[in-house]
Amino acid sequence: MAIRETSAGHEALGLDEDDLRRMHYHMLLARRVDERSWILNRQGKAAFVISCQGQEAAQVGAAYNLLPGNDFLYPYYRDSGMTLLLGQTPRDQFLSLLGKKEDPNSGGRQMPGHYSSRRLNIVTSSAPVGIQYPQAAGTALAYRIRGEDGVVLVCGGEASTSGGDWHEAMNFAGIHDLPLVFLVENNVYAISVHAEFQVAGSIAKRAEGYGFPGHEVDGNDVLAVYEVARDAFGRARAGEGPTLIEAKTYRITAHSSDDDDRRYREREEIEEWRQKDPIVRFEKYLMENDILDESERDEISERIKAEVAEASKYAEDASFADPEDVLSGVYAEA
Ligand SMILES: Cc1ncc(C[n+]2csc(CCOP(=O)(O)OP(=O)(O)O)c2C)c(N)n1
Ligand SMILES: [Mg+2]
Repeated sequence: MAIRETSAGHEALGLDEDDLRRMHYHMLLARRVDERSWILNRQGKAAFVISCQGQEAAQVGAAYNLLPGNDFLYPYYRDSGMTLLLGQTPRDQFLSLLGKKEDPNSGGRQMPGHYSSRRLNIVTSSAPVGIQYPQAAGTALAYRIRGEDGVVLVCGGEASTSGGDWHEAMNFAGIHDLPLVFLVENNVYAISVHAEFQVAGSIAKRAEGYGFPGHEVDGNDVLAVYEVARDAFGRARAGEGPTLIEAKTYRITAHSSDDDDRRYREREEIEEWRQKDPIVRFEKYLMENDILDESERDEISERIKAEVAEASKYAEDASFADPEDVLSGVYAEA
């Protein structure tokens, strides 16, 4: 299967300079929020960090097709680039990371990375890998039954495709032609397990067996991901059914702040992928097309730095969740 790369420039994709600036801003914002999260962890303030670093192009490129409030997103724990693009803020992310009362995801009662917003139609994930897929298929079926035109985007890592939930959702989506886009962010590892020992054959090709298209795309190329996802959303909105996208990317950081990745991968491998950093690559495209110059890039970077510092300070100063609230919202209240 040929891997899809940017087939043409942004103009051919119907994207203008403001679109590209928005994509770039959110990719860089996600990276900086993530970097700051690791600092908070090393300072002993954040108990646990799970990163999006390296996957920002896959996330922003795909989510750029969502209509916030109309479509539904079932993200997985690394998808902070998606939730920031949809309208969650760095402040929201740090409040969640630090388990504060004001955390919009869960009032400080969930692990970080369990994004949730009723306003933005972001549905929280549960801890077991892969259970978001059948839930997303259910939401897509609801659109169908109600005759509404929404699309559901559901995401996970490559290892989530080894579990039954993924296959059941793929099969169900194929039978009912659901308006569902599956995005698999193949970042090569499942904690310490290399994809070679996790994935038999090709993930993208499995879609054919379920009766709908599957595409492999360079997940570090934001425009290529945008394009393939745009086609998938178009199919879904036209009532033509689901699409599977396998975005080939790489997890630059350790699995989480509790993982020592020196035990299972070489530093040289990480360095090779750093050379393909999706943000640096997109900035090169923007500069070559005279959309961004170095001084503007520095100015954006400074603006984000200040925004992240303010948000992190706000969350650090905020109150922790009250222990007596631990069960609120868990059970129906009369
Ligand atoms: C059913 C289940 N098995 C194992 C785990 C522990 N676990 C959490 S994340 C993870 C790795 C998942 O890898 P992948 O799907 O490739 O996503 P990535 O973390 O690489 O983005 C595992 C095994 C879990 N949460 N749920
Ligand atoms: Mg993985």
